[in-house]
Amino acid sequence: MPPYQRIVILTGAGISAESGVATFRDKDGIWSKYSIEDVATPEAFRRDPKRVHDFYNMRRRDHATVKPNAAHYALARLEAEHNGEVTLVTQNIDALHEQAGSKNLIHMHGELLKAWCLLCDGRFAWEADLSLETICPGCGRPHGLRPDVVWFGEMPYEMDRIGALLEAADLFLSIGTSGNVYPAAGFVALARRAGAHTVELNLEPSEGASYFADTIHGPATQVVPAYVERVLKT
Ligand code: BJW
Repeated sequence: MPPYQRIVILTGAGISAESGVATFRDKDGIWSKYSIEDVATPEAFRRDPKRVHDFYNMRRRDHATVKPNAAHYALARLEAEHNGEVTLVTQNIDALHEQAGSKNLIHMHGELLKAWCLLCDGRFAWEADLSLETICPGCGRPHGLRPDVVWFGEMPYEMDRIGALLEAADLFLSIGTSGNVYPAAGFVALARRAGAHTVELNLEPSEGASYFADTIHGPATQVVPAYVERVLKT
């Protein structure tokens, strides 16, 4: 393995699965119990904000009971110890990467522990339940707050910055994501075109497994620390 200088890592729900956070598309995943059209689109929030708030309130409460696992810690260690740039782009809205110590982190699908006020455009750290009646701490009005997450049909965050990072990457890792959701599912093609070595680390081959130069399959808590060890030895 050569000494990589600019590493970009994309993570998805699979990295948090062994912490007890549900994935989306696995057999007992979130989309087997809830419909996307009911809870994860801006139209759903306009039609039935209480249902959407209830869904994210439940996930926020569950989040208080989970902790980072060995895969989250290994990526934080890679960032701290690698002699080169390491950027983590996560699709996950949980806070487990930052709790493990990752600092150079982009939450492209937003954050469960933040609220966004549609009336004043303020964003606030948020751990309590949200409802239509919740008063915005920025503008003092009710009826404006929503979870600061990216729903289907909305533009993921920091896409320009992510595009530039992929253009410059020499190693792209994709960890624990099924490769079903765009634009994240297209990152491997962008990284390849830019000349990066591309590796998938996932429990099983993802939708896009054939786009990767290398694939390593197994539970994230095993394969990620082992891979990080190899990179740090270069
Ligand atoms: C393990 C493991 C273990 C298990 N160890 N591994 C047609 C074609 C192309 C694109 C589109 C299209 N129609 C619509 C689109 C766009 C759409 C899209 O991609 N749809 C697809 C379904 C086709 N995308 C969007 O709308 C996005 N925005 C966008 O494109 O903007 C551009 C635009 C906007 C406006 C106008 C014009 C253009 C936004 C996508 C937002 C996604 N939001 C969600 C929910 C919000 C946050 C939340 O509630 O949590 O984000 S959906 C959900 O899926 C969540 C995730 O971040 C995302 C990805 O899921 P992920 O992480 O891959 O999880 P799973 O469950 O799918 O996979 C887990 C994997 O882990 C599996 O492979 C397991 O095997 C593995 N695993 N245990 C290792 N222990």
